[in-house]
Amino acid sequence: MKYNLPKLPYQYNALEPYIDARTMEIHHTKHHQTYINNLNTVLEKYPQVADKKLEELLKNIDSTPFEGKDKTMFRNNAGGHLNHSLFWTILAPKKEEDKVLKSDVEKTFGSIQEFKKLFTETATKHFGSGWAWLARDSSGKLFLYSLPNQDSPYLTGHTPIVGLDVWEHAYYLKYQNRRPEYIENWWNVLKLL
Ligand code: MN3
Repeated sequence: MKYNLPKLPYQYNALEPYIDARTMEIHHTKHHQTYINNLNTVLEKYPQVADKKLEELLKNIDSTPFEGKDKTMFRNNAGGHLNHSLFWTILAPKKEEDKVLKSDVEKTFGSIQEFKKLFTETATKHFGSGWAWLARDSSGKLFLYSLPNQDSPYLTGHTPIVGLDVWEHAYYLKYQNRRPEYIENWWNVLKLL
């Protein structure tokens, strides 16, 4: 099974001025495509997992057949593909609030404002490349944390709900080293909350 680049549900310029069109285009057609190419390359060597979902393979990474460097290649690129596939769909030029999520966030973190503050801190303070995550465990409980590189919450058995890409490629053209400004603006295009 070959993975393909999913189409964006909006134009590259749809998230302007918060995320610029050039960044979106390069991020989607170059960065995300590269994760997919590498994922397809490593999967070609392991036909025995062809019918397995990426999410399941990541959840059970230690019992997968990937050997040596292939395990890292799978972890990074399956993560890269799933993380970006989610990222594109939680963003939108217009809010489409998820009422259930909003209510769960309020119950877990006290208020949306408090959640935004904690998530922003987590994303801002994450050292180097990675993502800030809001994820659910199998019972539906919400967790907030950051993970390095393209590590997916599926690796910890969680399901990712909201992810913020804080790799420089996600913001450098417009914001250069100003990660906090990118994060602050990103809330405007997160459609769920
Ligand atoms: Mn990225």
